[in-house]
Amino acid sequence: MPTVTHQGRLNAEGFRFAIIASRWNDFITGRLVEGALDGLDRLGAAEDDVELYKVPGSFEIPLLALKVAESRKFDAVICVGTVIRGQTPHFEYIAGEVTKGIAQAGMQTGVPVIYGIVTADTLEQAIDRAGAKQGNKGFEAAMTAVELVNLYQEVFKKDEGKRTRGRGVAETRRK
Ligand code: INI
Repeated sequence: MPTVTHQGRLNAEGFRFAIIASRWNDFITGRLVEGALDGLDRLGAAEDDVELYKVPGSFEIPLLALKVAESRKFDAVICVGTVIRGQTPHFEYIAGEVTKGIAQAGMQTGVPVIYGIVTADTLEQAIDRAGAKQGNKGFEAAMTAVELVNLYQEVFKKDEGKRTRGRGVAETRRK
């Protein structure tokens, strides 16, 4: 049992977020964007602190995610897109590159870059993961982003002096 536990709270106030969304399968990805916006709004993000970037397909997401993260304008970058196996023979290539690229953007910049990509075998499965039966992956990605920005602020930034807009909100529990 650890004596100290660090975990981020779910408070988006004072943090800035970028959402990167692909237009491919827009009727599904659009719901992921709505889910992400709803999540950020519910957790207290200000409208002016959220910016949406659109790219043609999911394959284009990683490079933009990297550049947006490198700009240091945002505390976290949320990526949403939809790749469906039935629609393309190169599903594995696209899904693999997007997954790898999103991870790389985070590792290379130190900015949390969140994976909100639906990879599904069928259209029906994709719809289920965009708000129908299995939650909304965009909403979940927003929750993850908010938790992480709070965690990183608490653990790594508190000695740098508090940000004027942000708050030190991660919880440290001693047992
Ligand atoms: N892009 C997607 O986001 N989802 C898909 O299912 C998809 N399929 O099926 O091909 C897709 N292809 C486009 C790709 O992401 C690039 O935009 C394109 O190859 C140009 O680089």
